Amino acid sequence: MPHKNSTQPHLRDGGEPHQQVGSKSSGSTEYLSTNQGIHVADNQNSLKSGERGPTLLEDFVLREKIFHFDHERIPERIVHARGSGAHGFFELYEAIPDITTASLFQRKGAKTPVFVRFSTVAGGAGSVDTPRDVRGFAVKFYTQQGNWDLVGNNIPVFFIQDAIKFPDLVHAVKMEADRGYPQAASAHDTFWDFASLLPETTHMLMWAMSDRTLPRSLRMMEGFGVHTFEFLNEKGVRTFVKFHWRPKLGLQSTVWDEALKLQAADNDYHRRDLRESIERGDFPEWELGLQLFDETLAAKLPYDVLDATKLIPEHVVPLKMVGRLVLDRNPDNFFAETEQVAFCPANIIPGIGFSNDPLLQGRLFSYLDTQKSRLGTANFHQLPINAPKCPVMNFQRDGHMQMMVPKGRANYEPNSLAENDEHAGPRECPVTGFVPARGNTGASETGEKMRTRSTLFADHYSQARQFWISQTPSEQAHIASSFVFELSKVQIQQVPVRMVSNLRNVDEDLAKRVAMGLGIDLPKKAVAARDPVEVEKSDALSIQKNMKPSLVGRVVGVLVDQKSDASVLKALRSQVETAGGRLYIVAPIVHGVKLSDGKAIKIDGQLAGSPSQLFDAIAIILEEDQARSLLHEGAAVQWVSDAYGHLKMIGYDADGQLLIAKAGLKEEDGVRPLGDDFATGASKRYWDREAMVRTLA
Ligand code: HDE
Repeated sequence: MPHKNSTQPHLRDGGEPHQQVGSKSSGSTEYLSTNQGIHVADNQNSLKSGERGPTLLEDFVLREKIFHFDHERIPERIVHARGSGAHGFFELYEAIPDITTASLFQRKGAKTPVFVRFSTVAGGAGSVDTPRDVRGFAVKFYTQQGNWDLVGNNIPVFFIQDAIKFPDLVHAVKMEADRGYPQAASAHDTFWDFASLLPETTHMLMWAMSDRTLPRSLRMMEGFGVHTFEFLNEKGVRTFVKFHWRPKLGLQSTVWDEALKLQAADNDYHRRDLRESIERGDFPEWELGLQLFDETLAAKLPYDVLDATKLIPEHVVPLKMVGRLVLDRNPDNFFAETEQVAFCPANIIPGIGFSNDPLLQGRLFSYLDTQKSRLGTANFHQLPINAPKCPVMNFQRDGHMQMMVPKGRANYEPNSLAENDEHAGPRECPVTGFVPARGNTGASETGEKMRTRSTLFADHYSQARQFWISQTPSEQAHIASSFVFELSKVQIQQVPVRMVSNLRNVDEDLAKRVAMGLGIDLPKKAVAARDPVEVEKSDALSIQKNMKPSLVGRVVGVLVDQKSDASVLKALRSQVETAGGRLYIVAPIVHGVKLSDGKAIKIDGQLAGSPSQLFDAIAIILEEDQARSLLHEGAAVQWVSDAYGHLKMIGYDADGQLLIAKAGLKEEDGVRPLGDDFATGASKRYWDREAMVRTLA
């Protein structure tokens, strides 16, 4: 007998209103339908001629289903393909109407809805979350005046100064053209060949080789608008502005070995962390800081504020904190929202303006263009995630996938249709409309046509040096070691040499350490296009100086097994939760574990699948027999030794100590019997320990 579908045919009342696919109206059952609204009687079997016969071409149910499936993928983003998004709001806590007319900055307490997408840059959409890479930090503000997109990164500077170099940069960093690898990694020939030939990349390379590119969580990284933008007030007076996002949880990164192992433990480490923290109600939060300055200050600086390879140190222009960004709602559908969201730096609103940064100017063209090829239609702005939340009215018409049904004949302007009592359509408005900064406010443009850069752009090393001298010794060692790691993967002989000769302009000690790590002679110093200037340290550039010793938003992994001491676990839980952290219980098996009190405990993860790199600190609570049997379990021993190697707090009870000994560890700072001070100890990393576990450059 052929298989019969159990769904009974449902006869529809002719007057029944049309329902959206997947919608549920109260009291009625949902029925599968085709995209034309025809109910599907059998979703298990295609239409055949006889029980064992060929499938019939007339089976429109099958053909439509397969046709739609065949086209489910759209071209991924050429860069920033892998991303994770969330909805939320921006809340203003200090109005700045004297500086900008932009609606979201007018009233203290005003809330503006946002959608944010974080991303890695180099890898494809299916790559992992934790490669060494810059992170995108793109915010779409749905303001009352239209959408404003602040499309930034987690690093305040960029690799190149002029948009014309962007395709070269991206070709060089993505997988190599002939072989199609490596995926999501800058550690290969073509990237370093390009970077070493272009000294303007040096400053960003310092950031890229630092732990900034290994964030612990998307919730623990900063964001930057990178370019200089403009604010315009009612009088048309402009103020330059740089945008900064500061994470409420403080900055935190992983160490390289940990990031590598995270790729094995969880490809979706950041995406999962973002989604689950929002689900739990631990809403990720950032403060918006502004660096505001004028033409006079810009003219005094030893670098050009239009150069995206430079930042303005915070001791020169401190941040003015004006509001907070809170992400409090997960997308309902990854594709419809996170994938289809289309950011465009050209989306600005009255009160905000572009500067002449030549990188920004190139971006103003690129993003609109890319959305058309990615989303396939000039009407991509009508997708729900991209549609402004204020009225949109104009005479643009038609195009692929037009969703609007405009009424009447008015599709041109001017028109006099109103005189005929016909709908005349919208009109321009010089009062509320977008007006760019004008010459009388310092924004006039004249000049010969030329392909050139302003002279200060040629200083490629001063700020790279400033970054280097602002780091802690441990951070410096990480930077030098990542140069060594990445350049060691390069097969073209002249490239590491050329890179080290550039680094001599940043710092002689750094260059020596990298040369020594690579086993090459220190090459001649590269000739700088412009002599570097003296720079001061800036603490804002260091992660370690800006970490918050805290367990808030952090996770403690606890290894338990049958008969583990329930009271020790209870005390630990209360201590960690009081400090704002969470426990994640790990055991060799996930069902049927009972603690010393005979009660079953819910296990969050099996030992083999929950390595300690997933946690910020670990604790071991074991009964003696179970502890002894785990001494022969590689995953348990590695759980401890990796936590040690990743500079984390390790706490243990009397029998858990057996595992500590097996891992070759003894009591020391950060490796201690469980006690009242565990939560405090777990709120930080043990940088001094690193010299014991690995050789750094
Ligand atoms: Fe992008 N960039 N970019 N970029 N970028 C894209 O737009 C481009 C640059 C950034 O989550 C693309 O929708 C050019 C700087 C983010 O959807 C594309 C230049 C900064 C995202 C594009 C730059 C960024 C993108 C690819 C040099 C930091 C992801 C798909 C002139 C301030 C946004 C897309 C998201 C995405 C072009 C340089 C950040 C191709 C031509 C500098 C966060 O249009």
